[in-house]
Amino acid sequence: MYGKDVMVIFLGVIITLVALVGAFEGGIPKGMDDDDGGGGDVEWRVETFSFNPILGHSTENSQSVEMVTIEEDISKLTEVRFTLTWDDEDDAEVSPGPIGAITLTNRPDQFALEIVTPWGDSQMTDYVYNEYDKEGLVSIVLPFNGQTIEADENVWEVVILCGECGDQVGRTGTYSEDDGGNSWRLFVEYDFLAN
Ligand SMILES: [Ca+2]
Ligand SMILES: [Ca+2]
Repeated sequence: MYGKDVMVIFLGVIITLVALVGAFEGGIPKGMDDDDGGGGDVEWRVETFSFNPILGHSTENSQSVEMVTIEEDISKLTEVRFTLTWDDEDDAEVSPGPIGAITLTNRPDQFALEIVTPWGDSQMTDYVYNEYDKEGLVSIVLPFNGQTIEADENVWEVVILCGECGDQVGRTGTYSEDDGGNSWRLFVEYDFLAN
C-alpha cells in the first residue's frame, strides 16, 4: 500500500516536470534561436511599430495606390497589418424646393483593400460597406515566422479600392443627391521580436 502511494507521487512529479519543460519550450517561437551566443537563454518579446496614418480621398469606383516603404531591415518579423477605415459624411440637410428643409439619409459607401508584398504576392479583401452612420473597416493581416526582411526589398503596394458610394437619399426616395466618394485612413503596423 505504502509503496503504491510513493509510486503515484513519483509519477506525479515526473508528469509535472515534463509539463514544465514543455511550457518553457512553448514560450520560444518556432524557428527562433534560443541561444544568445553566450550560453544563456534569451527572452523574446513582441514589439509593434506603427506608421503615421496615411490619409486620402477616393472617388466612387476608383483605385488609388500607396507605396509603403520600411526603411530598415526588420529582423524577426512576425506580422504585418494593413487597416483601412472610413466614415461616410453626415446626413445632409437640404432645401430643394418650397417644402422647406429636409434631411437626407447618406447610404453607406463601399471599400476594399489589396496588398502586394515586396515579393509580388497579392491578397485582397471583399468590398465592404460601412454600417449606416458607423465607421467602415477592412484589413489584411500577413503572418510571418520570424524571418528577416531586408530594407532593399521592403516596398509594400497598398491598393485602396472605392466601390459604390451610396447617395444622400430623401425619405420617400424620390429626391437624392450624389455621394461622389469618401475620405479614408490607412494604418500600417508590423510586429517583430526583440530582446
Ligand atoms: Ca454614402
Ligand atoms: Ca461618402
